[in-house]
Amino acid sequence: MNVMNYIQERVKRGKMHMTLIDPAEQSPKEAAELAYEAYLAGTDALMIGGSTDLTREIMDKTIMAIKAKVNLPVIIFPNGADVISKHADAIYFMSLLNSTSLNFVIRQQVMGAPLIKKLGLEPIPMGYIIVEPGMTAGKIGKAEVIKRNDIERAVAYALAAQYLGMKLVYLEAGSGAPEPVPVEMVRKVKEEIDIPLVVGGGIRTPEAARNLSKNGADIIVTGTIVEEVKNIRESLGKIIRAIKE
Ligand code: 1GP
Repeated sequence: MNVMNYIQERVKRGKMHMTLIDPAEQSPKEAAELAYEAYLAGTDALMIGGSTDLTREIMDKTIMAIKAKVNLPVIIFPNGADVISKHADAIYFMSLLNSTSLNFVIRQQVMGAPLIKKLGLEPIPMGYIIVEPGMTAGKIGKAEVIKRNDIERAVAYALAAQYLGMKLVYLEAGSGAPEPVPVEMVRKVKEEIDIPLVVGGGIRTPEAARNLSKNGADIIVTGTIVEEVKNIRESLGKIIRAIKE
């Protein structure tokens, strides 16, 4: 399966939802259960990754358990070159564009590229932009976070991503952020770019998800909600329906 084609086809026809699963948060078996519930709730793809405590072994085990249970594209959402797993369908080949550290802009990518080639993993080039508050991803990634009112800067970064040839732009408020990326920022960025826009971080309600997708987010990512709620199918289902209706 070519995952980028799948994404492009989907976003041509409507909105997408992706579920982020952090393998450091639960056992592989539990991760597979979460993935299955997210699949039943209507999610379109699974992103596997996190900011801390990840090894290739835990990535491999979690992805294998998920693939055995759920028939959805599995995309690695890497925090560095150490989490590349051959069991995934694709990997976001992402650069944290507003990091102050070359490590997250290009060095980890240089370290990982030969292995991605060797394993035959599909790389999906993505510009990753962290917006205030940025949470753990912002701190670990040494991001010069975009201020919530600095729409011009967000647009400039997103355009730079597109002009560098990236296929997706991801506006990230950080996992567990008290509020998602501002709607106005999403709207303006979407007006200026021609590639699909991914928005994640702090999206917990159907209203927030609907508002962001109506205003330009092509792909909504949620993570924390599958770890926190009791009835994933119901709670996540409401969010996904709000995006797609
Ligand atoms: C983090 O944007 C994702 O990279 C998901 O954030 O955990 O807040 O849903 P949440």
